[in-house]
Amino acid sequence: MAIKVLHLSDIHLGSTTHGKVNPQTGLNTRLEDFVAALTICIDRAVNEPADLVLFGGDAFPDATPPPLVQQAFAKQFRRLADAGIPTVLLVGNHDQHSQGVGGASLAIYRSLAVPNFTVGDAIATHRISTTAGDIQIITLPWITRSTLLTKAETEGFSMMEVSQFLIDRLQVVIEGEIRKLDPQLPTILLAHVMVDTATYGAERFLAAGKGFTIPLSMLTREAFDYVALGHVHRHQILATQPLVVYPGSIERVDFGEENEAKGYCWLEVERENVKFEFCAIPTRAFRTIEVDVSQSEDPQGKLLKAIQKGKIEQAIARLIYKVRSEQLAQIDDRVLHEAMAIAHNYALIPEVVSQNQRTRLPELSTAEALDPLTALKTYLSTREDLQKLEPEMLMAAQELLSEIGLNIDGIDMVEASEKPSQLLISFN
Ligand SMILES: [Mn+2]
Repeated sequence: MAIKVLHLSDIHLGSTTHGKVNPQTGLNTRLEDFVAALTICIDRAVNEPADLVLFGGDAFPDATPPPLVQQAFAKQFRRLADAGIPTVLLVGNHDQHSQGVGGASLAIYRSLAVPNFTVGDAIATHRISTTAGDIQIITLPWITRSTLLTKAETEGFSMMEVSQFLIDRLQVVIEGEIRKLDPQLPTILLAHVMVDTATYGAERFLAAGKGFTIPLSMLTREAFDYVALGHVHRHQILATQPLVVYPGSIERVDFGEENEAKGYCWLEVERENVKFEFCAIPTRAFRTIEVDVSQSEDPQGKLLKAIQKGKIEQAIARLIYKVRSEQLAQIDDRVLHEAMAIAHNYALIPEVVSQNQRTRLPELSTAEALDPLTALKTYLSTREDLQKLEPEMLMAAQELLSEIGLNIDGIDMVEASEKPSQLLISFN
C-alpha cells in the first residue's frame, strides 16, 4: 500500500509585511492570510487523510514568535495530532536561535510529547509507523559550521575552505545514516538546505557570508525515494531520480515571490515508486504596475489607465512610475490614492528622472533585487574616480558580509531582501 504524504514548507507564520489591522478581529491581515493558507494544507491532510505530514522548516519569521502566533500554528498542527497523523517538524534557520542549539520554536512539541510528532532538530533517522506501513525519514535540519565542526578545526581556514570541510563532513554523516537504513522500507530525506542548483529569491541573502550550499549530488542517492526540501520559497523540482523538491512557501513574503504559485506537495510513496503532485492553493495576489510616464503628454491619465488594467483588487499592489520633476505638478496624488484604494494594501513609488537620466543607475532598478556585492560592483563600474580603490572596497564589503553572516539567522527574510536596495539609495 502506498503511503500518502503531504509535504509543505516555509510557513513563516507571523510575517506581517504589507498587512494592516483587520478592524473586525484586531489581527494583522497578513497573519490571517498565512493562517488561511496553512488551514488549506492541514484540511487536505485531515480530509484525505494523509498517512504522514512532513514540514520542511521555517515555521515562523524567528525563533521567538509571540504567543498569539504560536497558538495559531499549534491550533492547525493539533488537528493532525487529533487525527492521529504522524508529523515531522523540521527545524529551519528561522526556527533556530542564532547562538543557541536545537529548534527553539518547535522543541515545545517534543517537550509536550505530542503523540506521533517528531521534531527534526538533529541529523537522525526516524522509523515512523503509518496506517499504510512503516517509512524511514532522515531529518537534516539547517546546519551551520558549529553543527559539525569545532572552532579549533576551522582555525585559520578561509570561508571557502570551511564550507568545503563542512560539505565533506556532512557527506560522511549522511553516508552513516544511509548505512543504517532498512533497504526494504521507503525512505525520505527531509532537509532544510540551500542546494547549489536551486533558483533563489530573498533566501540567498541569508547565506551571504555563510557560503554554504549543498551540491545536488549529495541528495540524489538511490537510497532515497523522495527528497523533501525546505528553505527556498520558490517551488521547484531539482531532480527526478529521485524526486528532489522544494514545495516553496505557502504564502508570499515579499514582491520577489509575485509570480510564483504557492502550495504544497502531495505524494504516494512506495519503495522505488513515488507519485507526485504539486497542489497550488489560492493566496493573496501581489501586483507590480510599472509604467514610464516621463515622455507622456498626459502622465496622470496614463497612470490611471495603468492602474485600471493592473488587476489590483484585494491584492498587495505597488505602482512604480518614472516621471520628470517638471511633470509632478500634473499629477494629483489624491486621485492616484483613490484609484489604488481597491487594493488590499498599496504603495506609490515615483522615480523622478532628470533630463540627463543620471539620478539613478539604469542597471539598478527596484524591480530586481541585487545582492549587496553585485550592487556595489555595478556602482563602482560607473565611478572611474574610484577605480583604484575597487579591489579594496570589494574585499572590505565581502568581509563585512561574512561578519553579518555569522549572526544573520535572526534576520527577517524581508529585512534581508530590502537591505540591498537601501544600500543603493544611500549611494545616490
Ligand atoms: Mn530557511
